[in-house]
Amino acid sequence: MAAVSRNHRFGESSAPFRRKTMPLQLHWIYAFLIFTASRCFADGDHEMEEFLKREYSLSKPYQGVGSLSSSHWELMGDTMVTTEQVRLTPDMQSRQGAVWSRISCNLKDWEMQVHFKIHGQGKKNLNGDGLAIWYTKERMQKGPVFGNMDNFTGLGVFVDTYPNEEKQLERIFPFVLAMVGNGTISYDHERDGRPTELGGCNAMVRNLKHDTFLFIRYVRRRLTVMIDIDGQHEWRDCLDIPGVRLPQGYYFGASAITGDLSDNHDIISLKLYQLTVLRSEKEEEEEEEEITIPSVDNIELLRLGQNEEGMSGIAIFFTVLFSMLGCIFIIVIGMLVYSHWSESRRKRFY
Ligand SMILES: *[C@@H]1O[C@H](CO)[C@@H](O)[C@H](O)[C@H]1NC(C)=O
Ligand SMILES: *[C@@H]1O[C@H](CO)[C@@H](O)[C@H](O)[C@H]1NC(C)=O
Ligand SMILES: [Ca+2]
Repeated sequence: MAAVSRNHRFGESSAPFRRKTMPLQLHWIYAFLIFTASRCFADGDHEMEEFLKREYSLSKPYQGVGSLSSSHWELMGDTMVTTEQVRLTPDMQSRQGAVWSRISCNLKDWEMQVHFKIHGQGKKNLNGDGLAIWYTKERMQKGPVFGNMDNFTGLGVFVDTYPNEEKQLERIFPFVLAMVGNGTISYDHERDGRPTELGGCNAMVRNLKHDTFLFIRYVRRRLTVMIDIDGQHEWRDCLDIPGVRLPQGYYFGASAITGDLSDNHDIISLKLYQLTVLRSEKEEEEEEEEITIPSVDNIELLRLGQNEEGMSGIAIFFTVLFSMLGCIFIIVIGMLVYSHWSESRRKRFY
């Protein structure tokens, strides 16, 4: 990962930027991606600088939020602002709320640090439903996806606190999950978004005394989500996906919903950093074409790795290996057939 100057991180924290490693299974997929993709995704030598962008950030004392139309943020539904937090929903049934940026974001590379708090009276798995952080084309829409509309266009990162799907293989809730929508993809609430997920991780974030953070970074079309929930000022990898194509000019937002079960869903702050990234000329060229519809490269491959949880990393590796061998085999056969054909054609002409 790149070296980042973190002068602006939460003020008090000067803890080093430590990360835990990602699961083995993903390594195989990345090995494959790096092997096949024309450019290397590793960005080890790149330096990045970050600048807090106040116009896209929301922090105490939330001056004018919810009362002044000149505020950069707009509230929706049951959201209430106090001196301590922006409460998207109270710990009561059937509420939904959101806060949306009024100005679209034209930054190419950015990172959003979300300081949030989820707490309530409910015992484990008797609470719900969670909150979401958005970077979407649409804003200020009510709906079933954590309080936002379905078939959204853009990025959603969900902190899902209630397992709707009964058969939860190896999955512990609360679960953090990312999804990219293109306007026609629906979020499957009954299956906790599994069919459309890009990846995720479990995150025990409820009723904690210490602060909890979510970190979403989008650099050179690479989406990284990390969490800091153990009170140790240590970021833990949640997901890291290259080839995520998000258009510029979308809106940041946060939303939450409760149903039969509830929780307080609080946003303490949203801090948006502009990242200045040096690109090589080749990278500049590659990224020149404008993105109009959000999409993710090699999405089938990601699905292959994630949805078939019975499939081990080794199995994926061999699947990939054999498909590559299969391709080579077909190419060789093709070349043989072609040379045979041109040979016999030449014979016909002379
Ligand atoms: C959106 O994504 C789905 C699934 O990947 C795809 O079938 C559909 O064509 C896409 N729609 C657009 C408008 O790109
Ligand atoms: C979302 O898209 C799906 C599939 O394209 C469609 O069946 C559904 O009606 C859409 N939902 C909304 C709310 O537009
Ligand atoms: Ca759920």
